[in-house]
Order: sequence, then structure tokens, then C-alpha cells
Amino acid sequence: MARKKIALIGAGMIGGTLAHLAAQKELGDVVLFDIAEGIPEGKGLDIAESSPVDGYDSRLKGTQDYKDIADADVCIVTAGVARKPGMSRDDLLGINLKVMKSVGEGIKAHAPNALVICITNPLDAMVWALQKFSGLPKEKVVGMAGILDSARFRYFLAEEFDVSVESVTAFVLGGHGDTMVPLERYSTVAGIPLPDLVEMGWTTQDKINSIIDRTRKGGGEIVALLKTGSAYYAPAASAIQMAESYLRDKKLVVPCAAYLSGEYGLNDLYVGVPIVLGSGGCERIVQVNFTAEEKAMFENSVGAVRELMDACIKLDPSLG
Ligand code: A3D
Repeated sequence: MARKKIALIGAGMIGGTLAHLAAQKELGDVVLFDIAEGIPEGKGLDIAESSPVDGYDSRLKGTQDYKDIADADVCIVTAGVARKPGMSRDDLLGINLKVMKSVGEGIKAHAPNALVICITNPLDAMVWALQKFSGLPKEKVVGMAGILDSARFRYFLAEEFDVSVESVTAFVLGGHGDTMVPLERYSTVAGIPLPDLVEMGWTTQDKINSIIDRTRKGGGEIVALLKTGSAYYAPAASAIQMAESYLRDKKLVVPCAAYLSGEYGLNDLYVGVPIVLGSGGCERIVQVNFTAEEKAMFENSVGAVRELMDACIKLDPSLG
């Protein structure tokens, strides 16, 4: 059986980490594409030189030519600019929208059958624009944010309870940003929901509230520490989980930015919802019932995503 091909569009901090993880897990051969000459070639060669030590056979190639991504099975898009301290994700919109246009056209021309996973911020608006620019089927274009946001939530909860991260599940919906919606009653330790854990005396509601706040600001916390860019290890790990679920048809139920056509009463937008991710791409959208409070938070988050989409349309009326 021929190896799968993973194309990484953008070979910066996340792109390089994606290449390393994809190769180590032997998900397939890896092509790193970037406009910066030498960076994708250098990272590809450096990672390839670690393969005899680690014992994997993925091939890695760096390029500035879209032809090299031909027939990729998965394209993971991180091209664009990342946040620096003092910047919000939304500040990136103008530059990254132009980048999505060129990336969308490159993927359309050379890898139209791929699953496309967008990571570039501001995520929900960029994945929406990327789908339009590429013209790929909506179920084959998804955004990575929810796995990362829930991983952060899970990590902070595991620390609070002093239990394994594997025993903690978390449920985060909505747009990727400060309006994201962590759902307490669907977040558990070994199936026991957070409100029950508060009743059992494992923690207090105040502590849960501050963990939720830290989760919402999780990206900013890393930006403030790094000073030169944003998070890349956990974002890369999250996107690799999505690629793996698609390539191995695992059908993981994971929160992703997915295109809604009627689900949650919404149309023509991408926002974070739980999906079944298998060989068909986004195979199903899981619709949960909200309490009044959760509904208000979700609507607020959707409003923030729509504002960014409107800003995109102003910059590029072809998206309207
Ligand atoms: P960085 O290390 O700057 O890498 C971006 C790369 O994109 C650079 O190597 C650029 O040369 C390259 N690039 C720029 N324009 C183009 C183009 N037209 N075609 C191809 N390559 C191009 O950033 P990073 O890897 O740290 O982050 C990448 C993106 O992910 C940023 O927009 C971040 O804001 C975003 N991000 C999203 C999340 C989510 O959870 C959604 C988390 C962390 C970062």
C-alpha cells in the first residue's frame, strides 16, 4: 500500500512541529510548503536526519512550489502570521485573509481531494474563507481549535483534581477566542460531571470558574510567556489527532470548527461543535441541547465569529 501524503502549508513553529509528529507517527510522507526559502527545506532535512535514531521511514521534503503537494491526502494550513504580545487573534485578519486566498487556490489546483485542516487565526473566519477560496467540499474543510481548547481545560482540571489527564474529558464549543463556551455539565472525571464533583467536595465553583477563565485566555497566557509568537506544541498535537482520525477512519468525536447548514439553527458559517471525524471528513455534527445560559454564551460566540466574517467580506467582497 502506498504511503499517505501529508502537506503542511506553512512551515513555521506549528508547521515544523506538525512535520516532526507526523513523521514520528508514520502518518505518511510529509511535504513542508512555505514562501520562506530554506525554512521548509531545513526543517524537513533536520527531521529526516532524526529518523535513523528514532526509527521511522517517513520521507520529508521542503518546497516553495505548490506542485509538490500534488495529491496530498491531508493538508494542514498554518500559513500566515501569529500573535505577538498585545495582539488579539482578530488583529491578524487582514494579512491572513490574503494568505488564505493564495493557499486556497494552491490546494484547489493541486490537492482537491485532501482533507484540509485550518489552524491559521482568527480560526473560524479563516477556515470559512479557506473553504470558499478552495471550493473544496465543506465536509472536507475543518478548523482545529476545539481539541486544543478542551485539552487546555482538561489539563487544568487534571491539575486541580490531581488525577490523570486521561481520566478527564472536557467539552468546549463556540468560536476560538475569548468567547469560547466550555460546558461544565458535559465535562467529567471518569464520567462524573463537574457540577457533581463540586457537590462531592472535590473542588469549588469558584475554582471551576477560574479554570474556565484561564482556559479562555489559554492562548494569550502562552503568548505573554513566549513573547515572540504563540503556542505550537499543543496546537500541532491537536491537528495531528484530527489527521489521524481521518486517515485511520477512527471516527473520533471531537470539537472542531465545522460548516453548519441548519445545525444549531445556523447557516453558512464555521464554528466549534462536536463532530464525528472519519474517512468522509466531517461525517456528522453532534447537536446537544443547551440550557438558557449556555445558549446565550453560544450565541454571543457565534456573534463574534459573524463580525469577523463581515470584516472579511468588506476586505474581499467575493466572499459575500
Ligand atoms: P509562524 O511560526 O509565524 O509560521 C507561519 C508560517 O507561515 C511562516 O513560516 C511564514 O513564512 C508562512 N507563510 C506566510 N505567508 C505564507 C503563504 N502565503 N504561503 C505559505 N506560507 C506562508 O506561526 P505559527 O506556526 O506559530 O502559527 C501559525 C498560525 O496558527 C497563526 O495564524 C497562529 O495565530 C495560528 N494558531 C492557531 C491556533 C488555534 O488554536 C486555532 C493556535 C496557535 C496558533
